[in-house]
Amino acid sequence: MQLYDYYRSSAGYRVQIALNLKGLNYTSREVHLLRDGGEQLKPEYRAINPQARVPSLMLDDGTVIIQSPAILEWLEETHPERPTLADVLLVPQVFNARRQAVPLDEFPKIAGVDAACAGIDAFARARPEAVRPARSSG
Ligand SMILES: N[C@@H](CCC(=O)N[C@@H](CS)C(=O)NCC(=O)O)C(=O)O
Repeated sequence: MQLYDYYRSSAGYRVQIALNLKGLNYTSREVHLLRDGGEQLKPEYRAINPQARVPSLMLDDGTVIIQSPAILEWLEETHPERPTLADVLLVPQVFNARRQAVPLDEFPKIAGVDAACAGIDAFARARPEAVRPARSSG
């Protein structure tokens, strides 16, 4: 996979976060938005992304996905086993729901995501019982 991106692009930044969370290897291809009047406007890059924007994700078969929300959606659909930003937001809410004794029986998908995340070191190390200072109360 190749990510066409510029380091100051916030749209590219969110895609990089997702690629990292998914643990995927990719090659970065810089498209300098300022150099030479903007490399995104060159015919070579327009052939990849006719909208002349970054980011663009090129898959190994040459398929190109443009628009960061579409890239995030594709990553979620093709690599659902790895956590996403949605999971980062969800897990603490599930923790709160359990603490308040809110029944989750009607939400097996949510409970499943929470259980899967519990086995991931990044989540386990952040759990309140793991980070709570020894003498802290309340
Ligand atoms: N909605 C697009 C926005 C892409 C976008 O506007 N990218 C900016 C950088 S953050 C860009 O390529 N700008 C180049 C230009 O305006 O010429 C996405 O989320 O991918």
